[in-house]
Amino acid sequence: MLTRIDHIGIACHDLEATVEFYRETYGFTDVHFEVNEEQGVREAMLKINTTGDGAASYLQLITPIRDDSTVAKWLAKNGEGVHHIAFGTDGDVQEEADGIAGKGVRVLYDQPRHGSLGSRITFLHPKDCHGVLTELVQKP
Ligand code: CMX
Ligand code: CO
Repeated sequence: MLTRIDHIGIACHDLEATVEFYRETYGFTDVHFEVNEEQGVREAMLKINTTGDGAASYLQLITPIRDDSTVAKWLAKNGEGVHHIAFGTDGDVQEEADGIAGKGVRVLYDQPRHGSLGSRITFLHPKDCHGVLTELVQKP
């Protein structure tokens, strides 16, 4: 079952400056930096709520590390802004994705891939989700 909004993905040009904006403006100070080579991004996960059940929600600030990354292409076309939303599952993310695929929504990966903070992730095609690139996340 999908039980929460895990994160909102925001594409930006300058990761440090964008982290600083969120720190200065809203006081979000709990930040974790990570590089995801496979996804072609460097990212900052800003923790927004700290519920003790491990199901905190985040802003995921992402910037491309390669010209051929999907986020570089997206930034060139759209400029900075909200890139995707991610729902968290309380179960197995592949089972969740299989159930959604059965409803006619394209799942982008055959197998879950490596996501932030040790999570397993997959994506749904934005054209099958009313224009929203949608990620599914299973926390470790
Ligand atoms: N949100 C909404 N629509 C999007 C989109 C997005 N983020 N990215 C692309 N689209 C739309 C485009 O606007 C385009 O629509 P039109 O044909 O109407 O113009 C269409 O989808 C095709 O877009 P494209 O620019 O040709 O891009 P691609 O098909 O090459 O790639 C996608 C799109 C979704 C398959 C690719 O971005 C992808 O594989 N995404 C999943 C991985 C990812 O986003 N990783 C970064 C985040 C990592 C993380 O969260 O950890
Ligand atoms: Co994400």
